[in-house]
Amino acid sequence: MTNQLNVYFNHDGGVDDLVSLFMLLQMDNVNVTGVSVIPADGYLEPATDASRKIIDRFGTYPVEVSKSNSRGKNPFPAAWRLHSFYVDALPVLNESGKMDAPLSAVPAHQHLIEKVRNTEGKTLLLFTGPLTDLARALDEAPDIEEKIDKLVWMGGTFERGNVEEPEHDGTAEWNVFWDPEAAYRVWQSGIQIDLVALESTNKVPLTPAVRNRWAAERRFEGVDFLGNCYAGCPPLVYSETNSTYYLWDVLTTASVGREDIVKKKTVNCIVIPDGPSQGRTVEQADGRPVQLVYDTDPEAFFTYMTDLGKKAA
Ligand code: AGV
Ligand code: CA
Repeated sequence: MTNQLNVYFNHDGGVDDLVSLFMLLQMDNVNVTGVSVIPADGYLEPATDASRKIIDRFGTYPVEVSKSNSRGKNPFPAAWRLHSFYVDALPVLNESGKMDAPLSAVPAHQHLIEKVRNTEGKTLLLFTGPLTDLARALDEAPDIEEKIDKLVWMGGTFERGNVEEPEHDGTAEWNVFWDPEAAYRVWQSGIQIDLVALESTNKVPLTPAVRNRWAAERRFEGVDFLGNCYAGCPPLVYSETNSTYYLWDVLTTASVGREDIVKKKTVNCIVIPDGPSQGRTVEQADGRPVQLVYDTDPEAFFTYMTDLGKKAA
């Protein structure tokens, strides 16, 4: 097919990570060259199995999945990570009783290297968890840099962070905080970075209204799948709490398929690798440039998302 973007997807098994995989597989303008799973905001086994089952049930071409053997510095709360078991157990993913999507014999960072090298032309990297596997891939195979179109990453913020942990000052976003050194490493590379930060994802909370929209169209199997996935997550009703769910990764993924639903601007910034602000992204004149995704049109986004859900058969 012509005009297709080659996309390699590394995610960390949260509900919105797995929904992102589902969406990516519905995009006509995207060719998924590989998927890898890092056990950050999810557990490795259920997140990997759920990925393979989503490819089997909702994909239209074969995609190989790889498990990461990376480990982070600051673990995610178990209550959040348990969501990966819930998605993996959804009946729609288990109807066939088998898993066909191939599992790679190599760990995620090597899988990424292999897929980028073996794909004709450039590959866009989509990361919706920490950057550990990319940092390791760049250390092991610096040659891949020139074959990377850009990195689109859900991570960072220049406003209030979402980490509420002892010994931290709350200025970081979780995907940076899990492995601040990995982000620091990727910042030293020459790869173009689109940073889908909390500035834009704060505009797409999970709300009862969004849920009702999916419920009303649950006759479409893909839309029913979206509603079921998010049934395990607390919505925003009165005011934000530490467990309020946003469509962080899904907005990030949508921005790959439809660039027009987000607004970007160049920001020069650094990543703080250690100490009480570890994982914080800070604007600094001599920092490296990133394309900060700072705004979105929520209505256009939710419509795009639901339309992709309707396409899935
Ligand atoms: O910081 C957002 C990242 C996204 O990649 N993750 C969830 C998304 O997959 C961590 C996270 C922050 N707050 C959370 C998170 C919450 N309340 N529940 C689950 N995960
Ligand atoms: Ca994630």
